[in-house]
Amino acid sequence: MDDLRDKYLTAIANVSDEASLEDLRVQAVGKKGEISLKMRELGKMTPEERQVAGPALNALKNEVNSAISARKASLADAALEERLRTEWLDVTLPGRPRRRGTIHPVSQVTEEVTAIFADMGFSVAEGPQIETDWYNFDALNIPGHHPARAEMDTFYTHRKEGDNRPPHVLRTHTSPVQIRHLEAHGAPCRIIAPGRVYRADYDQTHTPMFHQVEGLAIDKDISMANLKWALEEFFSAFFGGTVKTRFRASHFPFTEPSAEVDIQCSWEDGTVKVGEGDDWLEVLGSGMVHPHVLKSGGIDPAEWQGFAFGIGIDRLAMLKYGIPDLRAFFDSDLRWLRHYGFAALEAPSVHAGI
Ligand code: 2NM
Repeated sequence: MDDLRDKYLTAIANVSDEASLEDLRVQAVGKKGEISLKMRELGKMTPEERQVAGPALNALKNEVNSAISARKASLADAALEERLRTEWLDVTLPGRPRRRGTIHPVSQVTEEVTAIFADMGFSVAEGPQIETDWYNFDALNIPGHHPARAEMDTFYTHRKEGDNRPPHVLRTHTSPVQIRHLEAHGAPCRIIAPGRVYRADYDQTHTPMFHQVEGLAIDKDISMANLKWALEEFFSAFFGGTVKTRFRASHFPFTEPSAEVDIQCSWEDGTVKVGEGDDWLEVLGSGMVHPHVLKSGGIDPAEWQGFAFGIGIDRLAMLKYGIPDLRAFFDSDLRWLRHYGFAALEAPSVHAGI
């Protein structure tokens, strides 16, 4: 009995992991363990022998069991200590820097333009980029023979063989959005329609997809004077300072009269500065909405009139932020995007005073 006690208490003390301790437990007090087998032998003993060996074996079993529990607890403590020693981390270390994306100049300028016109009471209207030829052309008083409808300027979709309906087009301006808005909401109306437009053109200054914002104000007594005020207000807020404008008579199918608008600028070392100098830069087309166009939108031209204008967002971005090459706008070059992009959460930079 003493040999058994010594054997197991020593082995338990020397065991170094929980799995070996469990093996020892099975070996000593498991169903077929050495001590358990000894207890089974009690049956073959005389009552006198049993009276001595029974309690002694029970005591031994209890002693071994408590030694195993105690060792198990101390092994668990040691394991925890070891984890605490090796798995620590320094929560005071600064985070690892992560590259963040930037806001594309087109998105930034769209936000700026929207903020300025919002201050003047204009809301944003949106519509499909794939249009019927009616919304893109006929509704805007652009006749079938007009050069703007020619195959070379407009991207047409394909109809199925034998389907002779006119094909849809990729919108060549955002004016269709304004016709749809008039149809849905009627007059009076103050909206801008920013978005992607498409023309089959690609060179230094043209990309087949570009961005435009068009404005529309319809009411009982809107005039060219209101147009001039709104545009000067816009350019001054967008570029800062006071930006003079020059209206030149022009022609568009959807406006009558029509005007092209130049803004004051100067040229220095091949770069333009807006809002100073004696030169002029053409940036915008505009006019009083043609009665035919009002009718297309379900508006009675005897009762309502208004102005409309269209301006290129990409070119506005190039002018304001000194970006030289239009084509780079759509190359998705990460170096370009990091250089010309804006930090997220940066407020649109527009100039106070309106
Ligand atoms: C321009 C120039 C002149 C224009 C017209 C309309 C509509 F839908 F109301 F008829 N929206 N925008 C317009 C007028 C656009 O872009 C150079």
